[in-house]
Amino acid sequence: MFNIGIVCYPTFGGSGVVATELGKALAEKGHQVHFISYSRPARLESFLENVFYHEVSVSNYPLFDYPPYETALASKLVDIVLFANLDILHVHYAIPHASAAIMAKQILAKQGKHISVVTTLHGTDITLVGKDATYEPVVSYSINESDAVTSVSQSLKDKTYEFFHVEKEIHVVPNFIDFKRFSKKPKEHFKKAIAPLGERILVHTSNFRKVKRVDDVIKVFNLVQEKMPAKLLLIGDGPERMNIEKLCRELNICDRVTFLGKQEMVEEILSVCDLFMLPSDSESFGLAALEAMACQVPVISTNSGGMPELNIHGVTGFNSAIGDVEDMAKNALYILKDENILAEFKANALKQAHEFDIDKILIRYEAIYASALEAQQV
Ligand code: GMT
Repeated sequence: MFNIGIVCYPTFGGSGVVATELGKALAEKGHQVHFISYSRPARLESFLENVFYHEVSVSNYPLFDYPPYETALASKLVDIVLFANLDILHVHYAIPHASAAIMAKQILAKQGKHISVVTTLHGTDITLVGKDATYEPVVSYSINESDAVTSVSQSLKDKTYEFFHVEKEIHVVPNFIDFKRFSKKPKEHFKKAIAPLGERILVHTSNFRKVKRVDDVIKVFNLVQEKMPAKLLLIGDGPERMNIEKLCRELNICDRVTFLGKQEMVEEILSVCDLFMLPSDSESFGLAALEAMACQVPVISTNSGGMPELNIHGVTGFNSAIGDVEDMAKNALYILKDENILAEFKANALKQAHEFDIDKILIRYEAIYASALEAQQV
């Protein structure tokens, strides 16, 4: 059994969710898991066996225009590694988690304590933030100094080698899904309330950042609802929300679009939906799409990043060029118009989701921890 420190962002989506679900599953198997973040991760319940939570607090001394989070985190890591006798630090998202972990590793080495650092690259740490030249030397160094590095898709691995000076081997370990939670739930009453006339229900989940192109979700939906009765559910919240509401007003479709905000029980909402839309500019994996597929919802997405590795074109949904809303609407209508075609796509989406079952992925992380520890001992 391992004694693992998991460093992550505490947010509702993406890397924070993967890190939290991974930690919970590892704890269920008997590993000791210590979460380290600046706030309790959104998906971390208050009490779980083998799970501990340590909060990083940063000084707000007036001299600091920019609070030194990375320094606070590295110091906290040193403290927790020693106190809880951790053997692995698994950091999710390179910036600034990987560099803080490498700093902690070097400090601990001076004190005779060896810790293995496993870094998981999630997407925007490489594609958006990482390729900003400002961060390149530190990100490249931290990746190269990690004992093991994983990325959530082949596409992200390729981009990392393209944008950074990385010699380290990167293992592709895709994101995963826990079918105990994400599966189609019997929520027919809910479906009737949203779509009383049997309208098709389309859905999108994200943090409403520009990269998600939520305006394309609205444009595709607008084209679909011109051809067939349909409703749109929007889950999540973020900086683009106001612009999206404005666009709905301009298109006069507000009565068919519901903004649900941030939601805990996403799986219950997905269970009543017919089509998931993720028209992102860049998407290293697309965990939100996998969650939808596990609830038997086919996907309309772009062919950017790792999306085609998850969403099989013409089988579990369709991938279009970024911004090609006409093509996305055409594909959406193809899936939604015929009951038999829809049923086939739903079944295919579920089958593909099973490839990412947490039980298959967890053992891959455990193997990576084992070899990272072995490498330390040589
Ligand atoms: O999508 C986001 O903006 C959040 C971001 C994150 O790091 O939290 O998500 C990234 O990591 C997820 C988990 O590995 C992936 O499923 C998302 O595709 C990825 N987002 C992007 O690449 C834009």
